Amino acid sequence: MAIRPILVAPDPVLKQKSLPVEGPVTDAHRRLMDDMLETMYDAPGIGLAAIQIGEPLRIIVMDLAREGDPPEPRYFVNPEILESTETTLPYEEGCLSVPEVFEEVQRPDKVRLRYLDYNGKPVEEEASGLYAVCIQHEMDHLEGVLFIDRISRLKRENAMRKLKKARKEAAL
Ligand code: GNR
Ligand code: NI
Repeated sequence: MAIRPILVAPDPVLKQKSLPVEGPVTDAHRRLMDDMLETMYDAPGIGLAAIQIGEPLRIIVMDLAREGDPPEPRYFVNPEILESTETTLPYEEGCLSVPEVFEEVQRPDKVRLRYLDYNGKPVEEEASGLYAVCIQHEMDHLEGVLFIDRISRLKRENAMRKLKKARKEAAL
């Protein structure tokens, strides 16, 4: 297992669309998922898409367990949203690729999803609450979309200014 560097906006790689895993889920995919989980725990974050470590594959890891509770790693290969509610809820989101920016985003409050798990087994389930927020945030990454693309232009421009300033200071 290895902790890998997390890409930060405006890195153009984060705008790439990720490709489906073709064929079975292999040990190489599981090694990538292991690295992603370790990278996510180290950050720390509650979810991570493969593109955030530069791998343009439709793979996501997540752990929504509270601090102090036993870990609950979740793995998603080729996730698809089958159905979303019309009703939306706001949630203050952050992103490891958009450090120090937190803004409210409106998303459907419940989604039905299908994916392959760590062992390549197909799963279908419903997500609500933080699970629904996080899976939709992560699936946006697979399309090259960041949560700041879903906020007002003024807020996004402020966020980008903050990111560029932080990057400039880090480079000094
Ligand atoms: O760690 C994360 N926290 C978070 C909080 C609210 C909504 C979404 C997230 S996902 C984020 C990790 C991340 O950037 N995943 O892509
Ligand atoms: Ni993110």
